[in-house]
Formats: sequence, structure tokens, C-alpha cells
Amino acid sequence: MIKKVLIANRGEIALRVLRACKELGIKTVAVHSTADADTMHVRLADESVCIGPPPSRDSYLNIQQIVAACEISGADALHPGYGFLAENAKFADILAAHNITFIGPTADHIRLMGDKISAKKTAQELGIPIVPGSAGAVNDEAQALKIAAEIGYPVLIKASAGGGGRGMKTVRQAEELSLALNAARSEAAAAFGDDSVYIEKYLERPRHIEVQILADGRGNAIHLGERDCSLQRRHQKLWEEAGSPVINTEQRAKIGKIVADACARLQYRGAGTIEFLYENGAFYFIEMNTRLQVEHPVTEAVTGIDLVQEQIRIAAGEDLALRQEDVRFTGHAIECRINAEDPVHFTPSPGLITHFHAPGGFGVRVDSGVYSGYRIPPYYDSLIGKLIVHGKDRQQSIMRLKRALDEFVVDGIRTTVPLFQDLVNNPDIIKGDYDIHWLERYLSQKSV
Ligand code: MV4
Repeated sequence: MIKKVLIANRGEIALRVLRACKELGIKTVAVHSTADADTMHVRLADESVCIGPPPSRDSYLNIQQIVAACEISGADALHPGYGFLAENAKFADILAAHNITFIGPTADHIRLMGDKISAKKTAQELGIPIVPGSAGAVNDEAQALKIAAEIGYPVLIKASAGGGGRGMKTVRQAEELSLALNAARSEAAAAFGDDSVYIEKYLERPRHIEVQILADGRGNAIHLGERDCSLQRRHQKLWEEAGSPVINTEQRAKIGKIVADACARLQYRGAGTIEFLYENGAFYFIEMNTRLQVEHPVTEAVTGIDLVQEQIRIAAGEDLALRQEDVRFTGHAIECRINAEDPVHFTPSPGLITHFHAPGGFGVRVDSGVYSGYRIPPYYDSLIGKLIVHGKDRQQSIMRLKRALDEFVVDGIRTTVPLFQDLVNNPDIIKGDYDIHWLERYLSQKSV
């Protein structure tokens, strides 16, 4: 078994991982930049190591410092959280070379899914439904025109090394294709050092629905249902739900089995998320994330399964203890991301939290490392906490969310709490009637 885990992250997710370790009786090592000496994850860890100055590239992304911190502390495993080094295949290779267990998938699986063309090819071979488009990379304009004519306009040009919304170009007619293709290629080359692009049918008003899986690397895999993450702004999710308001039990079981079977055949190991666009009753694979995700607690709420503890057990080499029949879905959960941002313009709002009071009570979970008197440093992302509510059904979880938001006190800075107080009263949100563009449309109407 794993004895000591180094947590290569900060903020709420470092605390989340620390809590899972403590409950498993595993020692914890926090790492932190000089800007993060006074954080909760450092205070609550058994040991801590300062790994550098505030900029992420010098601390949380500094592989040499992090490996040195493992050696100094004697950590036998490392949890990367999300972001930072969580999907860095080279980092996973380096840890393996130092005999440190990476709590995550193999470096090869990270690499396979990091390249969006190879990810899509793999998904298709494994029987996962994909968006119609080019079979692999598009090499020239003639080929692009031919594929676009076949699938019909509008089409979307995507960078293979992109993902998460970076490096995409929509094309509405053949006359625009050449310019867009060249632009996409040169932007991809500049941003990622890889100019490979591919083409897909552009879906106009889909929802973003993702399926959570757990697998043990030996051909056993289960799904934990879906999350609807359509409410986003500039590819930053703000509100996530489990289950999706538009997916029923039969659809959940069907798409869940498809992805679990695929992950089993792939001999995937660890937690993973298969992202889909969902439109007119059909799922279309877009990407796979090979990490724990920010929104994992809504899945934990409806399944009662601690995803981080399962990640650790799998990394320790245990067989998957859960079978698909053991996974039962109970009620509905919603997560709101509490960001230190202006709720209208989303400009960052770091600084001193003069007073902090988190809501509580039945069905309420708050994952946050902040406290009264904590100063949010300006160097990192603006997520300061997550509010997760669980109810017997969607309607109850919305009422619970409303009252929990009213209890939330974060003084001294601006946060996204008032945005959510608007959303819980919006008729479309109450109906569950929204797509990936809904929030941006709503925000642009609100500001006029
Ligand atoms: C798409 C799409 C429409 N059609 N692909 C954006 C992030 C990246 N993971 C994939 N993305 C999209 N791919 C096709 N064929 C629309 C998006 C998209 C999006 C997807 C999920 C969540 C939010 C989004 C916001 C804008 C565009």
C-alpha cells in the first residue's frame, strides 16, 4: 500500500486530496510556493516543502523541485490534482523513473488522449460515437474542401494539440475554408508547436455532457454516470450537474456501458472523463480527460463513491473493488464554482477575505481552502471554493442551492455568488433548458 502521498497542487483540490489520504491512513506532504505558505493544505499536511517562488512555472510546474520534494520527504506516491502537471506525460515518465507512483493513468494513455486526433481515432475504434469529420489529420485545402462538402457546412477546424477550446475555427461556407485552415494551422504551430488540424461537423447548440469512469488497468472498468457541464463562459465551467437534466436512466446506462467497455479494452487505469457533445438525443465524443476533474464532487454526491480514494486504491495496484451493479444513483447534485471574480465582468478579484462563512446543513458540501483573514494571491486561477448541493431530485437541489447561497458570506473581495443567485431564479435554468452557449447569451443580454 501507499504510505506517503505528495500532493503536487494547491487550493481546494490539494485539500480535497489531503482529506482522502487522511481517511485512508496515508501520510501527506504538501508542496507550496512562497506565496502559499499560509494555506490550509500546508497547515493540515503532515509535512510541507517549499518548492519555489510564486509563478507556477517556478513552483507548481517545476518538475525538478517536485521530484526533489518527493525524495526529501520520502513520499512513495504523488497525486497531481487537476491542472498543473496532471496531464503531463513526461512528468509521469520521470516519476516512474524515480520509482514514485503517479496517482493517475500511464504516461502512454496521457499521451494518447492529449493528442486529440489519436484520442478520436481510439474512441472510434473502441465503439464510442464520434462527431462526423476527417479521419485523422487534414493535410491540404483540397482534402479539407472534399470532407467539408461530404459532412456539410458549418464545419469546425480543430488543432490536434489543442483541446479545452483552444485553437478552433468555425467555417460556414466553402469560400472561407482556405483562410481558416491556414489560420488554424499557423495558430496551432505557434501555440503548441504542432500544426496538425482536423475537421468536424460544427454542432450549433449542443450540451456538454461527460461520463466519469474508473478503471484498474487490468481490463476492469465501470462508469459513474454523467455530468452536464453546459453552463460555461469562455470554456470555464461555472455550474455542473449530476445527472444531466436531459438524460434518463436508460440513456445513462447505454452511454455508460459504451465508455466503460471502451476503457476496459484500452486497459485504462485510474479515473477518467469522456467528454461528449449532446444534440438531438445523440452523443458525440470530443475528448477524454485523464485526470480528476474540478466537478467530480457532483458524481460523488449521487454515487456515494469517493473518487480520490478510489484513485489511490487503483494506483496502489488493487483490483477495482466496485462492480457496475454496486453503483447506484441517488438524487441530483449541483456544483457552483465560487471564483474570486467580478460576477458580471469576470475580472479577477484577489485580495484579503475579511470575513468568510461557508453554508452547511443537510445535503451541502463546501470544498474550499480559504478562511477569514486569508489573502488570495494574484498568481493563480480564481477558483476559491466549490459549493455542492445534493437533493432527492433536481427541484430539491435547486431550492437547497438557493438557501445555501444565501448563507454564503465572502467579504472583502468580489465573487461569483451573486451570479448563481440570479441563475437559481431563472426559468430556463429551473427547467434545465440550456446549451453550451446559454450562459454567454444570458450575460450579454444582462449587460445591455
Ligand atoms: C465542438 C463544438 C461544436 N461542434 N465541436 C470546445 C472545447 C473543446 N473541448 C470542444 N469544443 C467544442 N467543440 C463540434 N464539432 C463546440 C465546442 C464548444 C464547447 C464545447 C463544450 C463546452 C463549451 C463549448 C463552448 C464553445 C464551443
